[in-house]
Amino acid sequence: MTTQADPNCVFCKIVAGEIPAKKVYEDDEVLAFHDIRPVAPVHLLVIPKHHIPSTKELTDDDAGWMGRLMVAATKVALAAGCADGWRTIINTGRIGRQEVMHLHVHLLGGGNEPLPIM
Ligand code: DGP
Repeated sequence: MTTQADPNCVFCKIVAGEIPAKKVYEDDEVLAFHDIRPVAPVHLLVIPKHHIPSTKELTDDDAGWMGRLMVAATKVALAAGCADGWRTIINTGRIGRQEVMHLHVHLLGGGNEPLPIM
């Protein structure tokens, strides 16, 4: 688990309050906020507060907080009104189209039709 905030990481800066974000959920370990480029009626990002670049760095030691991150994502999705379902997407690395190198879960939902595959 990487714990040091990365001074060049945009999501670490959001955690530190150095750049603004529309926050929807926060606890000791997790922050959730609106994606700046939404691709669905509800598009939220759920992130660990500590810096870890991607799922590629996960080890057995990370199972606890990573599980809690996913549980928090469910709470966030339900609180956002996505009772009929949502998509959770985690991009990893260049091939996985990951742009921001701070592990994050995309939560996509809202509307009345099933979401497109993206
Ligand atoms: P990914 O490709 O999985 O790394 O997606 C990164 C997402 O992060 C992308 O949908 C846009 C979003 N994003 C990038 N910079 C910012 C920012 O400064 N604020 C917010 N709220 N979202 C951001």
